[in-house]
Amino acid sequence: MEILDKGLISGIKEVGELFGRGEYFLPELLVSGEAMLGALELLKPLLSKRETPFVGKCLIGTVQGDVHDIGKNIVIMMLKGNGWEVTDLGVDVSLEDFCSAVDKGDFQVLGMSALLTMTMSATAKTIEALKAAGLRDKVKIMVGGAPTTQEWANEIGADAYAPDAPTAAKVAAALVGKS
Ligand code: B1M
Repeated sequence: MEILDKGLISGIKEVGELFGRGEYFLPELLVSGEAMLGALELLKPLLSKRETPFVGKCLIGTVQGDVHDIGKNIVIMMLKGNGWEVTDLGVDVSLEDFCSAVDKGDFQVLGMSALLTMTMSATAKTIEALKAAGLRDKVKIMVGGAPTTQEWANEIGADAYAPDAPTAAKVAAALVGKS
């Protein structure tokens, strides 16, 4: 966790700020993203090591139009390390794919990650699509990602919001009454 918090996450945040200020460009963003994913592969066995008994099944994905997956992957590691069986739908997941996976699976929690202000609306649209398909009450919905907030999560009708990966594991457990 120290490597993650003090090294990797603070490093990638700095990259984001440099990109925001026009000092870094897309290639630097890409290279930094790849370096981060490579480092996470090394940490995965440590962070995903199950330390608690089975808690539940979670379906997770990055919403439509969004390819950021570093944060989602860290959330997955923390969930796995805290007793969750996780199915990852990957990035740029369409409303239809989220709905179909919820329909076919037996997940207690659906997690959606959004990193762009532009793709936050895809989270809300997915919740609407689940409602329209009569699937909304089949799962508890947890949302997160850098631009998201608790107020926004309430507004779009999610069941929970988590600002970071360790909190996501706690919040998911609380959603199924196992906190
Ligand atoms: Co992008 N990008 N990016 N990017 N990128 C941001 C997000 C941005 C803030 C950079 C900036 O301008 N300063 C900006 C978004 C602005 C906005 O909308 N507000 C941005 C932009 C503009 C873009 C493009 C549009 C650039 C372009 O093409 N011109 C483009 C969009 C592509 C698309 O998605 N359609 C783009 C592309 C990319 C790369 C592909 C190059 C790469 C991603 C690689 C990858 O993910 N595999 C990339 C990167 C690396 C970033 C930054 C630098 C880092 C993101 C990251 O991994 N953060 C980012 C700047 C920043 O965030 N400061 C930026 C570290 C990660 C650990 O944090 O993802 O927030 P985060 O996850 C946290 C929490 O949010 C939470 O837990 C995690 C761990 O604690 N969390 C959850 C996340 N998901 C959760 C789900 C939960 C609960 C908690 O429940 C389900």
